[in-house]
Amino acid sequence: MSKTIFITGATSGFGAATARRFAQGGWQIIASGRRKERLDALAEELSAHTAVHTMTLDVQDAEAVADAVAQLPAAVAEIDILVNNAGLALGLEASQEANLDDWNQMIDTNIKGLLYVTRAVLPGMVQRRRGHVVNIGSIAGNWPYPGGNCYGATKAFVQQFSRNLRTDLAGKGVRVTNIEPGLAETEFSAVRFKGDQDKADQLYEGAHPLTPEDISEIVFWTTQLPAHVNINAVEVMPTSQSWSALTVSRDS
Ligand code: NDP
Ligand code: 8X3
Repeated sequence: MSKTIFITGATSGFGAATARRFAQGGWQIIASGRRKERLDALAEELSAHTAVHTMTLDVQDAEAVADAVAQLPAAVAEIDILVNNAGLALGLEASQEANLDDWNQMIDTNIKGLLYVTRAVLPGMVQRRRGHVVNIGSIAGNWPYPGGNCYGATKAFVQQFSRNLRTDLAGKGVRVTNIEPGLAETEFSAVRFKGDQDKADQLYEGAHPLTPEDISEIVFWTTQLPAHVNINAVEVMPTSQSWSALTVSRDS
């Protein structure tokens, strides 16, 4: 049996850590993302462990996604695990001030990109009657916070799509898991704050956030359980993070 994992957004953060974790386990890796030089560096780094097939791919481009999956070399064409990880948050402004381009990019990446990749990969999994789709959701899909508006809504979509996928795949031997992390230190906040690294660093400072390796270990665990076990969802926060009280405004 082949052991092939396709990871979107493997150039950084959770995706790169997941590639490293599975490479240690001898898996063949299909690593994709927009930054080719990062993919090349990852392939070089992991070459001692495994073969890495890199795909420079923007998941917002439906045609490019379909072509890339259709043109996979035979050695990696039978994908066992898809990790829909590519995604981003842009901005923390309130909805009434938010940038529409940011909202569109989050929707095009976190929702539509995830759909394009899933739609391209699923038929092969169903045909082979085995496979596992791991979606990277977020606690932001479960819990509201100021400025989370569109980002959180995209992750709520991912949660419900994951559940609906399970129903479509009933009896097909294909598993679906939604992983819902909280605060984790990656390039996520530098992207959200549009390159303001100081602001991103301040968010993580002293917070003891989750690490990319914490998440890649969860991806590994959920996918290595026996085939009859489906972990539907894993919500995970750093111990330092919890909920706030509901807010009451007295000036409205
Ligand atoms: P990073 O910014 O470190 O990684 C994001 C990855 O997504 C990069 O590899 C990036 O690659 C890729 N990506 C972004 N846009 C596209 C695109 N259009 N096409 C292809 N790839 C793209 O952040 P994380 O590792 O933290 O984020 C990974 C996932 O985890 C995201 O879905 C995020 O929403 C989610 N998440 C993150 C949390 C956190 O606190 N860090 C918590 C909960 C969920 P490239 O730029 O090369 O295209
Ligand atoms: C990332 C976690 O809380 O910053 O999805 O939205 S959070």
